[in-house]
Amino acid sequence: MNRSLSPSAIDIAAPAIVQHAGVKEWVARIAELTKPDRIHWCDGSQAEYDRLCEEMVAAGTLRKLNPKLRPNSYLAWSDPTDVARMEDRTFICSESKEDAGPTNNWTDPAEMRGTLHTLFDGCMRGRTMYVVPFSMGPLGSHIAQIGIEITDSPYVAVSMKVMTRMTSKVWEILGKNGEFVPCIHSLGAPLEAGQKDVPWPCNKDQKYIVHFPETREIWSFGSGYGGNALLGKKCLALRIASAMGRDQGWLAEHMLILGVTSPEGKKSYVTAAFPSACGKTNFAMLVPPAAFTGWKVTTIGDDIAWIKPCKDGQLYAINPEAGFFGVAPGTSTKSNPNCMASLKENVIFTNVALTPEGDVWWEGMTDTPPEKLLDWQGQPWTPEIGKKEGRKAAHPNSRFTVPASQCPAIDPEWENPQGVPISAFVFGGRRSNTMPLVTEAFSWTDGVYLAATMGSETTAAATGKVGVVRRDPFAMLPFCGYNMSDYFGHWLKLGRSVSKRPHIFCVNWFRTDANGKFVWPGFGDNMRVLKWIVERCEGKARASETAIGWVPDFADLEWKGLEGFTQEKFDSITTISHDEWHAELAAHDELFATLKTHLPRELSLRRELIHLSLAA
Ligand code: O2Y
Ligand code: MN
Repeated sequence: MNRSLSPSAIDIAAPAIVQHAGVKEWVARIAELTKPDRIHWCDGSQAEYDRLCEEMVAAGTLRKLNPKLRPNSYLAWSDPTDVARMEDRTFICSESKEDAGPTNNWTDPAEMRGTLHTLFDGCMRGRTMYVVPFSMGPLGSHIAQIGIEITDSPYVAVSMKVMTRMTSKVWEILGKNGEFVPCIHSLGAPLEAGQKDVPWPCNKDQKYIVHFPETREIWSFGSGYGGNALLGKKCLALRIASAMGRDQGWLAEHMLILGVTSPEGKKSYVTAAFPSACGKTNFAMLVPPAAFTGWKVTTIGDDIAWIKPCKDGQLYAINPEAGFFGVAPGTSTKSNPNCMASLKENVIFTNVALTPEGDVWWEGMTDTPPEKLLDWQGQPWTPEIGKKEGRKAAHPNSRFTVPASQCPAIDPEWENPQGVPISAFVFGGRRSNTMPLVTEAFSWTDGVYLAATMGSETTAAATGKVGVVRRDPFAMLPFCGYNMSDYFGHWLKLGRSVSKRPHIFCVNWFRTDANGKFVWPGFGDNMRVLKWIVERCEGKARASETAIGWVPDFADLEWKGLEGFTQEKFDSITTISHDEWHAELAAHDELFATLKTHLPRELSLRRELIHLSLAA
């Protein structure tokens, strides 16, 4: 094959439905730079998805799972060096360093453009360039945004069909001059003439995930995995969208959205932000305990919420995504039956283990592992080998990619283009002490303080030390596309602009006893806290005042069906220890010292007030 193809030698003609001169010019420009062998304009159809998957099976990127056990499903094993989002290779290239703030990696945009130009020059040689039109949010919703991802990865193209609304209808919405977010992705693995491809091409040496917030552009190089490559998710829906939200008066948040229906038929919507490893997907799909007759929880989204003020003075939220890209390990019919039911068919699994019958397995899926497996790197694995070598069958960050519509608990309003009205914002972290089971902030400002200072203990799945509290304001540390202190200011300002503000709560499911064991049962029993939360929003539930906010007494929660959870146990996970809180406030001080430029004064004042209340 001729490797010196120039763009004039390949067919760059857009389908007739593409009427947008800016899109055509941009695609031609990127093709000229990246020099692919061919261009495919994706239409998002099932036939296209099936064909690309078949091609990837032939190329060794995907394995088709046993259709009798897991119909229309596939398994990918990535390169062992390309298994997760890479925060240290993620850049916010705003014009000024101060706009990126102290929590983001910043590089001068002109310098970064130079670097990217060199990296992308010829990076798609020997490959197909896919042009993926997608909508984040229901098509035509006033809260939705259009993106176009150019990628040389068919795995990314099919994953984008699951995770976004990828369809030719996007061209109609864009018309001749509609706005879109240009997203450029390359594996950074050009193929020379005669070079055999590998199952998971990527660039082992160079990885860049780059955002230009002012021009709303995303450039990603070198990785084919998850958040690094499916650019609609963390890059567009959080980093770029958070900057859009700052400029346009709305919020792009790292939050699940769920609906709660009471036995009387009253429906409330709640969003919740948790850092990774806090059971976010499980909470989004919670099944209430059997004793909660008539209560129902429904899922709108498991990861991201876009939230806009409306004329009626309320905040309305949509889930900008169309699928779930969830962590597999730990997911089971016990921990998350709705999720397991969602995974029956039409799933792309990545980095889980393969059973001899052609199905998948991961740690925690069943109590007893299968007798033999191929692990996520294709190596024979048995429980004995796993124990002896300390080797997991599935990678800790292994994933499923599945349409949200397959979730049995999907909310009937999940595609409502107007969004759903939010009653409560919940923030949570993994804390073995200090943070009580649940607290309601006294006010919007106090709630912003609780969210801004939230922290979570690191787990084995995260890199670095285990059990160290990492401050993760609003669970947005890796995802805020601008200065974190300005982001706090934006929340405070937005709160002032709405008349029916949601209540703000903080939860902690992870307090431990003297033996290091979790005291709170978690999972479905989190419904006990959720019920109190929605009833507080309705002015129905009682609470007591503490230095940090309102908390329930033992008698204020519903205990039906949870025999043996005594007042003593409750006290052990709700006490606010003055010693622990003085240490906590010192940690807030440290955080605020890092964020001091632009830090809203209200937050330092609130810190002082908590300090005084604790002393009183
Ligand atoms: O490692 C990745 O690329 C995925 S990270 C991710 C995926 C789904 C939902 N949330 C996250 C996250 O890191 O918050
Ligand atoms: Mn997430």
